[in-house]
Amino acid sequence: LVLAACGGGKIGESGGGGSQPAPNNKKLTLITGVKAEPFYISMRCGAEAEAKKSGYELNTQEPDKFEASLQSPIVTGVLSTKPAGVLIAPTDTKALAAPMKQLTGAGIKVVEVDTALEDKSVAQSSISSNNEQGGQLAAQTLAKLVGSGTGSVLVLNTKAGTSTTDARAKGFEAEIKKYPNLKYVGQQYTDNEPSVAAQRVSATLSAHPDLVGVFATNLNTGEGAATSLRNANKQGAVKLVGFDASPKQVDDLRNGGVQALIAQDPASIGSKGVQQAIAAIEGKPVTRDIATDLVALTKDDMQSKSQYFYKQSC
Ligand code: T6T
Repeated sequence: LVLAACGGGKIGESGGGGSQPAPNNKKLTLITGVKAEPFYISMRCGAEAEAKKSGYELNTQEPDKFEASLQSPIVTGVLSTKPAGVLIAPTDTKALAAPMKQLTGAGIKVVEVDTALEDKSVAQSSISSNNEQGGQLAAQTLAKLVGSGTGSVLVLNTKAGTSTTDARAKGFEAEIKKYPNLKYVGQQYTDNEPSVAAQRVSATLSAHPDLVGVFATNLNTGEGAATSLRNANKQGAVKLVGFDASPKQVDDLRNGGVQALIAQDPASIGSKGVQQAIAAIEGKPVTRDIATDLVALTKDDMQSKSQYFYKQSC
């Protein structure tokens, strides 16, 4: 199943008119959520290719951890380099608002890629998967894997205040209620650390020995959950549905460590982000919200969907 991309937003003018000359400043900066992670690497690859095609220069800056306190100073630092546009994946729905407003205050066009602020007035455009729908798809996929079995189901979230994973958990929670054979035992936060995710799964196995399913809302939570289930000899017995498709997650899908993955299209998020930033810079119409594809992968159909596997390098 592929959830088709659907631009949910309004088309609006920005920068006041359609026929301004192309500006001289062709510098763009991409600020990702965390360094050296296949989701953001794939996003950067898409963004770099699109920027090159359009004659723009794209520079990427990344915090060492997915953490607002590490990302905020990067945003402030970018301010002084005066790019024409910034693509950013804000790691917190609130904490990044002030630094991002400094960018717009300096006349820099801001586009959100993947995650977003609660305040929709800061960025001119936001590109992401429909994460709530992704959570819903995860619940349907998990319910199908469990079949007529009964038991408890857990959600592993990252950090409260992450727009994407909170939306995935919300979508999952609403949908899983439709399956009376499954008892939802709630979500647990993991600080986006695989080791914490692994601990949460083993603690839940002790507290709920009838655990039949886990939904891990992103790459790190999924990788940690797979390790924990393998160590507890529960691989395959407890169905694991992950989000994202890193090389390790794809290996886990192939070798039975995880039963399904909901893959995103980070390269398109990057390329569409660049398109919107350039439109804003050049005074062309900008689309406020753009949704990119999501697709469920299982061992049986993964090879035919290999274009959704994330990259380790461009
Ligand atoms: O799932 C992606 C991204 O969509 C999310 O916002 C944060 O985590 C990832 O980068 C995967 O680690």
